[in-house]
Amino acid sequence: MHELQRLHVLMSLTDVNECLTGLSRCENGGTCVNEIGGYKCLCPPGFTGPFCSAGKRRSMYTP
Ligand SMILES: [Ca+2]
Repeated sequence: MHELQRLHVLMSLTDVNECLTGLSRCENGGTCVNEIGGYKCLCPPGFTGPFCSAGKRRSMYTP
């Protein structure tokens, strides 16, 4: 097995699926996606940020 694959499998075994354990903090209807060593949130339209906790603002200050 390739060395990187071995590492990936090893990390998979030790990774916590935050999405299943309730550790995820995706807000505003964000969808939790488990990742090795963490997780991410897929935010619905109108929200942003690591946990979808921030509403996108179309302010004049946004580039
Ligand atoms: Ca994880």
